Amino acid sequence: MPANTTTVADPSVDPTADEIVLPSACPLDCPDHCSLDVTVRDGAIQRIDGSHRSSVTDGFICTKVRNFGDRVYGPERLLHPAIRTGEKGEAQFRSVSWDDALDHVATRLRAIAEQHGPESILPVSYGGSNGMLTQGNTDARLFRRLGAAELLHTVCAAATGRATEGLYGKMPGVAYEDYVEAKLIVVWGANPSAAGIHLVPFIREAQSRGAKLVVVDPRRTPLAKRADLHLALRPGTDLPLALAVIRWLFENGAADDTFLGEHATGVEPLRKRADAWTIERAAEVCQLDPDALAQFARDYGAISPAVIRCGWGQERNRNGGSATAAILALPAVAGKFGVRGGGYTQSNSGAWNLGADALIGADEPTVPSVNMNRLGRHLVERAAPDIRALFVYNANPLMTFPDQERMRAGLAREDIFTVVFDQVMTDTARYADVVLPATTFLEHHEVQKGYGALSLQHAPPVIAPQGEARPNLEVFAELTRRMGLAKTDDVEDIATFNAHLHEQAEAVSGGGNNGQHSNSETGNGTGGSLANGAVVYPETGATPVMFRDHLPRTADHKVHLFPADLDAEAPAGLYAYQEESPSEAFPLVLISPATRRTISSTLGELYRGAAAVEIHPDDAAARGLESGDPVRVWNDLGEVHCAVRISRDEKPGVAFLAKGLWAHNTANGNTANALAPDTLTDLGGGACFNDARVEIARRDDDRTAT
Ligand SMILES: Nc1nc2c(c(=O)[nH]1)N[C@H]1C(S)=C(S)[C@@H](COP(=O)(O)OP(=O)(O)OC[C@H]3O[C@@H](n4cnc5c(=O)[nH]c(N)nc54)[C@H](O)[C@@H]3O)O[C@H]1N2
Ligand SMILES: Nc1nc2c(c(=O)[nH]1)N[C@H]1C(S)=C(S)[C@@H](COP(=O)(O)OP(=O)(O)OC[C@H]3O[C@@H](n4cnc5c(=O)[nH]c(N)nc54)[C@H](O)[C@@H]3O)O[C@H]1N2
Ligand code: SF4
Ligand SMILES: [Mo]
Repeated sequence: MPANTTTVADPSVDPTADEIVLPSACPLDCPDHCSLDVTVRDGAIQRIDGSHRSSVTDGFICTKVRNFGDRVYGPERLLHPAIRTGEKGEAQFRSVSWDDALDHVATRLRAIAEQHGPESILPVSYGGSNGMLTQGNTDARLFRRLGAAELLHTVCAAATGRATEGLYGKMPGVAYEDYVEAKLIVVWGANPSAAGIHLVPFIREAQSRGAKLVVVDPRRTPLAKRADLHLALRPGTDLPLALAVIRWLFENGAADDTFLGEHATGVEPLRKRADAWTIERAAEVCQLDPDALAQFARDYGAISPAVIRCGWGQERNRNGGSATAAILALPAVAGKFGVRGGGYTQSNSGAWNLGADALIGADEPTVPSVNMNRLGRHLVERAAPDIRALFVYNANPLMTFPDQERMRAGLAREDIFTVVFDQVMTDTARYADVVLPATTFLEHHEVQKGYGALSLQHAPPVIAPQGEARPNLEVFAELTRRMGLAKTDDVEDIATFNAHLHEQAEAVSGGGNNGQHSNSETGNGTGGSLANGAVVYPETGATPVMFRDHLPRTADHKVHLFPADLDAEAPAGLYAYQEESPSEAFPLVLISPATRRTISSTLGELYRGAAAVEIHPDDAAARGLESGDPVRVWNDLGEVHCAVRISRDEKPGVAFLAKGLWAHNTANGNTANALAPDTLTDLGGGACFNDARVEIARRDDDRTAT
């Protein structure tokens, strides 16, 4: 720490200090939920570092958030409300006052509600802010009270969420810290080296203590390179793989009948659906070596503690829900629970049971809904409800939702009034009639729960709002008033929402001081209430052991291996594999996973580089392509003009193009989402980004632009 630096919670404490270090927490859509130390001088950010308050953060953070100041002070930052003056898509605006902007929005929304019905207004929000003071409070109240249509939040975690909750309820999973206790770690459909970096040191530590590492991923990810076994399966074939292991466990006396008898329902129907999947048959469908698959089954049966880090890569295809359910059934079948470092980790976001519903009133009428994965088609086909206003916040739908061409055509409709409330001029904001400038987490209060790391933090602002930017909570409360929808006892201040969340936080953490040990094994776990940057664990005050400190949060506290509602929902039934018919025109599978550069599309304004689609040397040779060539990647939905990069990290037959690109990263302004179908996962109505099938060829017309 530099001289003259103090660590205080309030800048007014030591006004003589040149620099102050203020606690904060990262609210981006990342499982790690880091605790931060922000160095501020004269009201401006100097540095952003990881702090040690969270044992998962342990003093280091990703480059993205280290450089978050570049977003706060960057040229793309929105500083004033503005109204469109040019064509949609051109991003020509003139600044107006907040008063004028909000009056305009309120007047237009009222008129549209009168003429077309309130369900013609659609709020479009998703993962931009994972904080609880920037979503699900005054925004939700406004749109419910108005009777606006509802957007189903399905672009991510819809299939995994259905599967996880169906089997286990909202049960907290294995904490990152406890991975060091595992003797077998399976990283399945997750790439922590990019999308949750703080798990990596715990995996390394476990490996140095002799743990085996298995990675199930079509790509040779950094962890796959260090794994004892890499199962590079064909995307979308996780279900047969998991069922084959389940079958093997039952056939070879490696199923834990005692555990299953005591703690599980649905064992027989699961066993029946797995029965068709021999190791050999699964290996063929997954394009894997049967010996490698058999090795995995043997290891998983034999080694304990065993933990599965189940990510989201396996969910983004037609079989994603059943695949996730089968993966999560594994630790139950093999009896891996009840010991530290045993079980699974998926999303912990539900485990906190936190929300502001009690403060905003949940009694408003039920309204028609629109699946966000089909929003483009909905707008283009003018499906019911007939949408005439979009209010976009916490999301960048043009760059993150499937079927980009339709999404673009929908946003370009002149008869739809679009408000975009964001921190920067996103590709979506370029289509807005009105843009509203939002504060970043460094400029407003936030309360956040981790969905990987089991931590819960309150982060006060560390700098003043930039320009005229305002927090969501305030803007939606003000709009509610201007639309004549406010009630006298409406809660709309940060302090009350904050206090309400704090109370619930203390309830879930058991006060943090309920007599249980404070995770002494790893020397962390501060417990306690939701103070600035506090880390608490749901109910135990320490990292929880599955089936010791918690039972499943299902009605009977058992794991449901064959929930009837999931079986009814999946088109072919739960655990029934939906095959694909091979396409001659589009033989390559295109996947678009997370990279280190952005969080979804957030911070993409700072990455101006030209994107490249990555393919295996065999696929490049078959098309006469060399690294750096300009190519078109296309299918029936659209095309992307970019460069090609040749890499042995890709599986033959699989192409990779990064998630979260902006229009400026490609030669024609399209990204992987222009190739992603708007079909839905078997469970939860989720996105099928990785069901994109494409062809790639050199763009001979254009050898320079990439
Ligand atoms: N740096 C960074 N961090 C992020 C994000 C980001 O964009 N950037 N995004 C955040 C968000 S919103 C989320 S949801 C999480 C996602 O976190 P992860 O689940 O870790 O990331 P994904 O990008 O979904 O893909 C994970 C891995 O799945 C593989 N994969 C693709 N298809 C399949 C398949 O069919 N089966 C299997 N087994 N693997 C497959 C991919 O090759 C990839 O290595 O990360 C969060 N963290
Ligand atoms: N091709 C492809 N596409 C994908 C995926 C994939 O794997 N492949 N993954 C999907 C996944 S996992 C997810 S989660 C989605 C995420 O998709 P989105 O929810 O669209 O997430 P972001 O791209 O991060 O955009 C969030 C926006 O919210 C803004 N924002 C942040 N904080 C605030 C705030 O406090 N107030 C307001 N008003 N705005 C704020 C940010 O500036 C940013 O522009 O993308 C999906 N898209
Ligand atoms: S994006 Fe993830 S790794 Fe980076 S600071 Fe935020 S929580 Fe930590
Ligand atoms: Mo996500």
